[in-house]
Amino acid sequence: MINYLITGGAGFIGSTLANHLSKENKVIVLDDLSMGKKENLVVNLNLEFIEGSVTDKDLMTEVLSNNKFDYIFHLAAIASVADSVERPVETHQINFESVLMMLELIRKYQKDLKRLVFSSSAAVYGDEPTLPKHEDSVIRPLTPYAVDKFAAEQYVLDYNHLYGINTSAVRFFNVYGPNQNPESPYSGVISILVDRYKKIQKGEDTHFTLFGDGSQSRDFVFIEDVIQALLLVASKDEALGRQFNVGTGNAITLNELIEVIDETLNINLSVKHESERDGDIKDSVADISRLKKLGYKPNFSVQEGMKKYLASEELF
Ligand code: UD2
Repeated sequence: MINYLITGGAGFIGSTLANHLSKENKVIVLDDLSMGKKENLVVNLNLEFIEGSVTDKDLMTEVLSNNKFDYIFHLAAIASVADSVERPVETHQINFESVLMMLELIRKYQKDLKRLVFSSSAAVYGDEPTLPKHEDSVIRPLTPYAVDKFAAEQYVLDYNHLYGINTSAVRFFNVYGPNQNPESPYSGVISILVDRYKKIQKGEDTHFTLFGDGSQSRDFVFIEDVIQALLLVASKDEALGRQFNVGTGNAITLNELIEVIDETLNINLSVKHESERDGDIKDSVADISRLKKLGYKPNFSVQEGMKKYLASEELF
């Protein structure tokens, strides 16, 4: 059996990956349950859950010295840009310090590791307006979150160049799908939208707050395509020491997105406009040619992904 460690493995992306991999492999999930939920994980004899933080040095030392992993996916993070602006020191511990600590533990204890895949973000490109974003595009991290993701990503890749540790990184664009937690105001916009449509279907009086005029656009990528990307990046030699955009290559505006869901569900969502969020990026779309060279083919347009997501939530 192949051994996997997934940090942040009870979160949205991590739990989907853990549930997929634990069908045939041994998976250890480590999560502090700050955003993730144990219920996201399908109970399975191959899956072991450890509650704890990636910042806990004793725990991380124990986990990495007592197991022999083939693959590690480091998905634990505070994924909120706004939170990093509020609490730069705390988020830095989690989004950066824990990564460096883990790299050192891997150097010491995980000599046979086939791959560490680190989750970076499209946030590293910042507001430089050239589109689409290629991995070699200008980097302009504007928030503690983006600075930490970029620095951690560079360390991860440097550990490949300097010490021969097998590492790769992915830069997620806007990932959506089942089990994304809608409870924080900084949750992914699609999870918030789905939550509102659910409430409307239940007969509750609710609305969606749209920050700005709705003409901002995003490259929304469905979770199943993200899993495809993670598995490719982890398994291909050509991915060693490199970072990869994970998106679809297409963008849609929020207004168009709401129209798509309205039509699918035959609901007219009530939208209230507020001024745009500080630091909000106007448009974002990935150039995915580097990932495509590994064999990646996104299977879900946002229309198709939304249909599958809404169906899984029994909305239609
Ligand atoms: C995404 C990532 C973030 C970072 C960033 C990089 C998520 C959840 N966040 O932030 O971690 O990587 O990309 O650029 O994927 N909006 C509303 N109403 C709401 C919530 C959001 O109008 O209730 C707007 C928001 O102002 C923005 C758009 O929807 O214009 C997308 O927001 P988001 O938080 O889903 O994602 P984003 O692109 O800000």
